[in-house]
Amino acid sequence: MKDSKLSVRRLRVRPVAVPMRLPLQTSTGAVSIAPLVLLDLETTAGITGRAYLFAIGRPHLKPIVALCEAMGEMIAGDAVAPFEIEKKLRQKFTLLGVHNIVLIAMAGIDMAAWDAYAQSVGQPLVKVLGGTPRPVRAYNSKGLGIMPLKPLAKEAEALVKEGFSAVKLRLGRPNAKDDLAALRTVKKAIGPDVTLMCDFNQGLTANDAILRGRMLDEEGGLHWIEEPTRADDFEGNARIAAELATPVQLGENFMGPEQMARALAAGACDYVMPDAQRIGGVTGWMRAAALAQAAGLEMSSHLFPEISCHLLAVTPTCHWLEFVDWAVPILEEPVVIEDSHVITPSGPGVGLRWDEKAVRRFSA
Ligand code: SMN
Ligand code: MG
Repeated sequence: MKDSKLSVRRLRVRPVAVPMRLPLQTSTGAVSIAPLVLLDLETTAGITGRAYLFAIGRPHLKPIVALCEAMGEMIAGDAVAPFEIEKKLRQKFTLLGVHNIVLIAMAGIDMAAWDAYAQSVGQPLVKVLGGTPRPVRAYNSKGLGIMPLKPLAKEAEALVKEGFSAVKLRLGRPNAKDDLAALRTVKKAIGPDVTLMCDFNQGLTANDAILRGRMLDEEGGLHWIEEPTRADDFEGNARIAAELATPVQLGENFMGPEQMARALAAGACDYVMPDAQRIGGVTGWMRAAALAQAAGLEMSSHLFPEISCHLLAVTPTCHWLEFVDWAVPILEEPVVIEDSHVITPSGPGVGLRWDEKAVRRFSA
């Protein structure tokens, strides 16, 4: 078999701090640079599998890098078989707890391993997963943070002009009436034909979310209300979802498919949008996609457009891809957008290649 000698030689781990063209202010924190951890899974066959992780904040780079390096040592010499690697790492970390940054580091290794495997068989990831490369509908999720109304309107117009039929507005200002003013400003700027999502980034209490949600229901025009309250308060979110007409969207903070299963059992949301690095990489995503299909819920992605297009193309209840350009400055070939769709690359693997000059420049 072509890939029979594909085993892990070493894992190279590099932190970078990539400048963002549009910094983002959410109701619960700001993101002004993209702190990324680049993973190069070097194999004995000479193929290198690649993935990146998003550390959210610069101070989180160090512990994530350290965890990835420790895991890289644990799997040196092992076959590039993502399922087996996941089983081994889960076992090694059981007593510490397979949560948060442990899970994130594992997801990075999983994504890099799937990339190496797909490259070894000369196929794009989507094909290895049983699908076929196709355009995936995307919304432009850059910008539209908590900001004054004038620049907000300008930004909304510009984001649509980049070639998108949908955008996402961050809400959660201290006063509800200011959220309403922001919503009206953006609706006016983008017109009735552009789909508009909103995201509270967990900023409200469940009771406030019901009050503010009723106001948004009455105003109309929102495709979903994302993370209205604490992401792990499934009962609170279930109360909100039951009260509101606008669908409630959750998922970027699902820590593995196991937590997503608990959210679905609690009726916490109407839609789901797992994040590749928190749901467990490709392996975790496929399990999550099965849960969404069984529950009959539409599934979108969170960040990571480069790998999410492959994953959504094999997701039975595929809904929307979240597009951001945060990794673009360090990529040789960023994903292509056509008519508000991300074109799933058809070359071998995921299609990630680092611009080494840029990686050196943004080294952190
Ligand atoms: C988000 C998440 C993480 C960093 C910035 C913004 C936001 C989203 O919740 O859904 O895009
Ligand atoms: Mg969000």
